[in-house]
Amino acid sequence: ESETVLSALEDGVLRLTLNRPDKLNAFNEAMHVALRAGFERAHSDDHVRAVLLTGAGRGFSAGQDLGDRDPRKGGTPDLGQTIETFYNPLLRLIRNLEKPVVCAVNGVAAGAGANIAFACDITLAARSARFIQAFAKIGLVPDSGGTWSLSRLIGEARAKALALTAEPLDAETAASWGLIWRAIDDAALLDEATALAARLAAGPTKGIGLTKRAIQAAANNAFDEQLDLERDLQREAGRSADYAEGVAAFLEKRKPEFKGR
Ligand code: T3D
Repeated sequence: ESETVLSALEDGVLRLTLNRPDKLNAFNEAMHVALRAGFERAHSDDHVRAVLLTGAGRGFSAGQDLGDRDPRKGGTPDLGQTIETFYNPLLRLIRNLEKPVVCAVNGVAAGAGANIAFACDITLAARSARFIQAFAKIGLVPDSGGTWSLSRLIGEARAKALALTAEPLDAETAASWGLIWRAIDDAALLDEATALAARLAAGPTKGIGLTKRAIQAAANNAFDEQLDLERDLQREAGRSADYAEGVAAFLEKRKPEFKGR
């Protein structure tokens, strides 16, 4: 099989393209390993200042490759083990990466494919894309953080209806509900997502990373704890070279040149 994830670094943006188009980019082990390697690179490589995640072909991702779960081949797989080994580490990498992750949902996103898109920081979707909590159709529970992100992003009523019925949700509705950032005309999606990721990559990476951390932490913090966290993170951001550059550029009435430090 050819490369399951295509990886390219340009203008500080690491573009990761899920690449099993014949299977609507369903996840097999090779694709998991490759995608994880991409996000690990994003963590460790200073040249990477934003990630853009998308899919090749007409789908974004159809979730787990069910061909690898054929019960007729015998045995009962331990899905707790596959979640622990493959999906959960990926979701933690995306959330813990202190750099922005833009997701361009180019087509159908089902099962884990949908929930991975919802875990990214800014998710755009082609107008023709649909999101499906496909788990209910095969007797599973939403994973990849879906029960967490759906409840938080759109509330329990909508989360339950989507998860229990597996009804497809179109991109426009997903955007109007606040599940994603924007629905974009199909032909413009990749250009818009690339421009957004490049803009973020040219930004003050340290401050952006700390902002991501603060907003995510708010889910678990009381107001007073969050104020303390903002104080601590602002102290850290205030020591960055990009902050000094941002203020200097403002005072000199010029465009800032952020270095990501
Ligand atoms: O197992 C664990 O480790 C636990 C973790 C679970 C995480 C999960 O994601 S569970 C949920 C798994 N995903 C699904 O149940 C979705 C299955 N797919 C679909 O329901 C439909 O394919 C879609 C609604 C996504 C798209 O429908 P449509 O009509 O646009 O396309 P299609 O014709 O169904 O699919 C095109 C091809 O992709 C087709 O192959 P073929 O017939 O051309 O050779 C189809 O079999 C293949 N494909 C689509 N999804 C999967 C898949 N092959 C394997 N696994 C898939 N998930």
